This record gives sequence, C-alpha cells and structure tokens, in this order.
Amino acid sequence: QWDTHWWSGRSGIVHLFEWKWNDIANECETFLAPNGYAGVQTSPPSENLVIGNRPWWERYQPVSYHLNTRSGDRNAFADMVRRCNAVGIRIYPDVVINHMAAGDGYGTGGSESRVSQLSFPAVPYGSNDFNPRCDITNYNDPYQVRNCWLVGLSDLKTGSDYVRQKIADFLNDLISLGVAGFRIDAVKHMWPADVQNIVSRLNNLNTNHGFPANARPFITQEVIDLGGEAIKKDEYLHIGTITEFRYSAEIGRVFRGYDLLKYLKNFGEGWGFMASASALTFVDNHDNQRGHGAGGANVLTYKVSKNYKMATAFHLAWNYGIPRIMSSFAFNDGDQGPPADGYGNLKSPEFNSEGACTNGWVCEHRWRQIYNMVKFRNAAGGAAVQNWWENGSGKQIAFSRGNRAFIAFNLDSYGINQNLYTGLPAGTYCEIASGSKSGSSCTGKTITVDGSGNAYIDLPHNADDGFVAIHVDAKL
Ligand code: LM2
Ligand code: CA
Repeated sequence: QWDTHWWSGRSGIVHLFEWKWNDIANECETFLAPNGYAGVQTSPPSENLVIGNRPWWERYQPVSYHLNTRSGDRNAFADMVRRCNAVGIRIYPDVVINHMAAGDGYGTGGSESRVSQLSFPAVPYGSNDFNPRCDITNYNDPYQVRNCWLVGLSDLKTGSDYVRQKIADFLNDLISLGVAGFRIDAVKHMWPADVQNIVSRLNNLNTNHGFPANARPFITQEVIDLGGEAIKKDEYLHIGTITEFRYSAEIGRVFRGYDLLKYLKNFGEGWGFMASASALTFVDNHDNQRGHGAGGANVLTYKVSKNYKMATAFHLAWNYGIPRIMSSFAFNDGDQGPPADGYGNLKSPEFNSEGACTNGWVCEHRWRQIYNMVKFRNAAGGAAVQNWWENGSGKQIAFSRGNRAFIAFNLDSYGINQNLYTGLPAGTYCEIASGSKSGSSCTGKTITVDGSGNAYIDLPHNADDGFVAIHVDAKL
C-alpha cells in the first residue's frame, strides 16, 4: 500500500483533474510516457449527482458505483487504464467512499439519488447504511467529524459489513480493470479501523496488466492535518501513504518569499512532516488552489506562475516524498466547472505548436520548466542531496543530487553571478528551465562545468524563471 508501482526511471503523479478518460489515454501515450512521468490521478470514476451549472465538485457526490461520468463510461475507463499501463503510466482514481450525494436528483448515468429517503437504489444503499443526519461543526470532536454529514453529504456507515463490502466491490472492480491504487477522499471523516478494514478486503493488483503477483494497491489517504485538530494523520500511517498538507502550505510560504530559501535545507522530516515514504507531496491540489479544503492563503497556483514554477522545481529536485503535480483548468471563481460545451460535455484539451494546452486547460504538467524537472528527478534517481550552497541573505540557494544533477534558485533582489561547485562531470549541459536537449543541441541556454566541477551560474533576480538546472541526461 506504499509501493506506487512506478516503472523504473519514472517519477511523478499528474492529477489530470476533470480530464476525459480517452484524453488521458492519449496523454499517456503521447506526452506523459515520453517525458518520464510515472502515473495519473484521475477524477472520481463513480457516477455522480448532476448539479445545476455543473460545478467541479459535483463529482464528490456519488450516486452509484457505476463507472459513468462526464469523463466517460466503463469501456473508456478500461481502455484508458490498459493503454496507460502499456506505456508505463499507472492510474490512481480518486475514490469517494465516505459519503454519497447531498441532494435528490439523478446521476451522470441516470441513477436515482433519493437522499430524502436515504436511498441510492443503484448500489443499493438504504436507510440502514447511513449514519444519522447531523452537521460537522466541531473539528475537535472526532465522533462528529467521522459520524456526522460533511457539508450535508449523506454519511455512509462504514462500520457496517454491508457498506464495507459494497465499497470493496467497487474498488476491486477498478483493480480488475488494472488500476495501480487509489487516492481515497475524505479519509479524516472515516474511522481508521473502517478504512483499514476496507483496504484489507482489496484484491491484489491485476497481473494481466503487468503487475507482479501479490502486489498491493497503492493507497494515498486524504487526511487534512495542519496541526491543531483532534484527528492526526498518524492515526492512518499503518494503512498507506497520506497527503502531506503541511508540505503544500509551507512550500507556498517559502516560495512567496515569506521565509528564507536557506531554511529548505532540511525540508521534509526536519520540518515535522511525515516520513518521506509515507508522504504524498504537492504544491497545490484541486481544493486548495481554489480556497476549498485547507492550506491557507499562501498556497501557490498556476496564477503566480514564476513562484509556482520555482516551488515545483524544488519539489521535484528535492529527495522527499511521492510528488504529485496538479494539472488544472483555468478558473476565476471557486465553484466553476471544467471547460465544457453548451450541452455540458467536457471539452478535450487542445495544444498549440509549443505543446501547451489551450481552450481552458492550463496543463501545468506540460510547462517546460515542470516536465523537464521530472526528467531531472529521474536523472537524479536515488542520489543524495549534496553541495548545499546559500548566499549571505539566505535567499539564493543551490545544491546537487550526487554527481548527477544540480540546481540553483534565486529569490533575492540581486542576481547570482559566480562560480558554484556542481559536483557534476566536466562538460556542457543544456539548462533545462530555458530549454530542452534536442539531439546534440539545446533549445535554451547552456551551462559549462569545468574540470574541477565548478560552473559559472548567471541567474538575474528578474529572470523569467527563478531557477537554473542541469543534469547528466541533458549533457550535450
Ligand atoms: C474532499 N476531501 O476530503 C474533497 O477533496 C473535496 O473536494 C470535497 O468537497 C470533499 N472532500 C467531499 O468529498 C467538494 C467541495 C465542496 C462540495 C463537496 C460536495 O469542496 O464545496 O460541497 O465537494 O460536492 C458542495 C457545496 C456545499 C454543499 C455541499 C452539499 O460547496 O456548500 O453543502 O455541496 O450540497 C451544503
Ligand atoms: Ca464519515
């Protein structure tokens, strides 16, 4: 439940938020695999309540476990998983199992939601399967947080054998289709013993999709714990990995310039975060990029692009956690749904001549500075952080990953203009923030490492990108 089942030489899980299954399959083949990514977190695949102007959050209101959503049907989901696995991209669906929908109506597959009668006939769930209605108002009361209805969502009795098995059947269905694991929604709102019990009912991964015998599904549990509440992430550590929300909050604060870069020297356990192998890390997620969930005002998003790219570069360069990269659609208001046509059908992303997304999709994962840092991480492999350097004010830093990769950051009011020790073999390297290696040349700047491992680093304070990076796989 901790093993991501990534192919070797790959890293990073991209959250293709609200993408259609067929578009994800294409993205696996044409972009993610060729650029070294390892996996995709998908939006919830289970049928959800259709809500008025189609906000993104309708997908967090399940109506049944039929695989029928605006992203596509069961066949499209199965086809996506098969095609992505074939090119070494693992699929981790977001699964909503704490609750069902909040209102009466119909689902994306036509099934009925009768919350008023505690009835979801397409599962089926009935009145015995829900906790008595009450509101969560006090996050210092674990009973309330776990047994009451989160923002009015009908709370499943996850202690019951029937409910546990219905959920396990749903997840096992996804495992049979070849998924590598799950992002489990709202885990804080379920008792650890209930989550543990459901996970214990899961089958091993499907060997027909290239997984070894006895492989357990990767589990990442969404537990929002910034400290100061009754429920602690530690209560769930024995079940699988956990979203490290403090990572998002702190990296945003640092790269907005509210703390010194030099303090990143022990970013990770040194800051009181979870052990690296348990931590699912992210700069922003689909909730906190729009003020939902938690993380606070300092969370960085695509809207603050220079700082966001720096934070993401650090995220991927630093040897801590299991990195997840947000891939957004553009939004102004926090309820706005994804790009869709007049009938409510999701739009496919389109790409310009440089490979960037258009028509409403942001696709951070296609930003050169970001996908080239995935390649940096893959080139660095397990090499340790070494050769830490910081300037006097602590707003400029640099470090290497062994003798395989080197990166420098500048958030100061003046440039870096000096020789730094990179630890890398002598040669000319493509600087991967400004360009990519193409054949034997580089589309951007180059950096030359001399025979003693030093390189002249020129990084103005007002450069387009606030970092420069080189690695052995982009040596010219
Ligand atoms: C999560 N993690 O624990 C998800 O990451 C988050 O996106 C989900 O909330 C939440 N749990 C429940 O699955 C989102 C969104 C909420 C939205 C819910 C349900 O952040 O704003 O609530 O999905 O769709 C919406 C309304 C809320 C209303 C509720 C029920 O915003 O005002 O409450 O529906 O009608 C009366
Ligand atoms: Ca609950």
